[in-house]
Amino acid sequence: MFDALSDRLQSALGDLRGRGKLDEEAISRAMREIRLALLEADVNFEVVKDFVAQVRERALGQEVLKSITPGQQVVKAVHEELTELMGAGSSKLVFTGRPPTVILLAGLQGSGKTTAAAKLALLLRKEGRTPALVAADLQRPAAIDQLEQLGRQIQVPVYREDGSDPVRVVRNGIERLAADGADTVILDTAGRLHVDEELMEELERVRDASKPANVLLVLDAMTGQEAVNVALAFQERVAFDGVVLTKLDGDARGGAALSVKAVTGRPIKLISVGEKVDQLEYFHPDRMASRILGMGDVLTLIERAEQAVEEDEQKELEARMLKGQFSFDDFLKSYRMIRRMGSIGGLVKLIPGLGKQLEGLDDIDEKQFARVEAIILSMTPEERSLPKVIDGSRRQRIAGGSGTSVEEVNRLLEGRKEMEKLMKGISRGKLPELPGAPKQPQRKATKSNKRKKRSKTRR
Ligand SMILES: Nc1nc2c(ncn2[C@@H]2O[C@H](COP(=O)(O)OP(=O)(O)OP(=O)(O)O)[C@@H](O)[C@H]2O)c(=O)[nH]1
Ligand SMILES: [Mg+2]
Repeated sequence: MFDALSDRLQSALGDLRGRGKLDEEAISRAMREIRLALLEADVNFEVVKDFVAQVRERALGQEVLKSITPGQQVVKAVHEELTELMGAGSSKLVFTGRPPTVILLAGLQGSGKTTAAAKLALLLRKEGRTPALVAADLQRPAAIDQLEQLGRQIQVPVYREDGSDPVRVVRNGIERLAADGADTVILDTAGRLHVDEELMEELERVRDASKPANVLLVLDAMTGQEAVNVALAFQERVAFDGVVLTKLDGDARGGAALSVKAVTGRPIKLISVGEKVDQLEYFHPDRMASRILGMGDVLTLIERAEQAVEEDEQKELEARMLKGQFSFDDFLKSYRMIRRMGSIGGLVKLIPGLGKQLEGLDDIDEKQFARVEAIILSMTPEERSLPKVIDGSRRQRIAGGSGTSVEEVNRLLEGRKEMEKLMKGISRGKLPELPGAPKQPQRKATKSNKRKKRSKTRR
């Protein structure tokens, strides 16, 4: 998904990422690269212009945070701007108080309406709803059979009726399916090769007859900017509430996903990422931005760090660690800090590549934390500030005093060392190496290599 764009953006930002300081020129160069990357991905020209201006403003205007480098801060700005571009708003569907909720799918021929209808039915059923389908595409005789077959496959009822008036079919279908217990009725409509008067008229009539709570426009992501033009043409006649973007598994360049919200004002609500019936997902702009930037969930980590760590507390710790001091008092403090951010296991999992290394930390729970605390509190002030004086006999004494074992004390001593390394890295803005993150030029991976690596970090 968006491989080329992803590569381009990542290399544009890779140069900045490691830098401790950012000058005007480095930022300008990165902005130029970002601009080119987006244009090549077929993103609307006006959208690109605004985007770059916004990122620059955001990057320069940001408060300097201690926990990340200026370079990472630009990455963060790009991420935030990408998220906003794709629609910071909600992607939720509207469900009416009085069933059935009607969802109308419209779109050009081959955009993926019929398959999306079935996929959506399956998705909604998994959420506990009782969906049903109406075959309202009477243009192609095979269309009805296609929907019926999909309905059988996912065990969702399909209403069909012979004839040539889709309005009739839709009216009868909704009434009948609702009477049979459906709370959500999805309408599959006819497509045309191009946006034309006939199609729009039919859609208007179907819409007026069915009063859908959601009109979703199905767009083929592979068609890039053309998809956005189609969206604009539809919008003039049949106002839609959101977009279903299909075929994102192909080599879509990303233009549609990145422009459609900005150009039409309507959000992408669902994305289809394959031909199988379970390959429809709700769209999350922030996650998509992360995927495009190849960042895993490190952003979540940075955000949590921002929320949880009070500046001066962190500064004080940082100053001590930079001096190579990391006492057990500091250990206790940072331990408590990390706990405020969430469970250690959960936190570790957010750092790509680190989870495996620190697997043991995964199940630290309240009880274990109390034991760790007891061990540290059993140390003398000297031992806490100068851990290396803790020899064998002291270990035994500490174990006895805290009601733990020498092994546990040993483990904690080791843990402190590990923690020191980890905290030092984080405090200097050196987040652990990210798989799939922008690569340093000297470590250029081969194309296939890259792909392998990236696909591992994607979800
Ligand atoms: N790879 C891939 N193929 C898809 C996706 N969505 C749909 N397709 C394929 O695209 C083709 C057209 O899909 P349909 O659902 O029949 O499209 P439609 O909009 O109903 O087409 P008409 O009924 O002719 O207007 C089918 O072969 C689908 O399997 C997707 O997300 N990924
Ligand atoms: Mg169809």
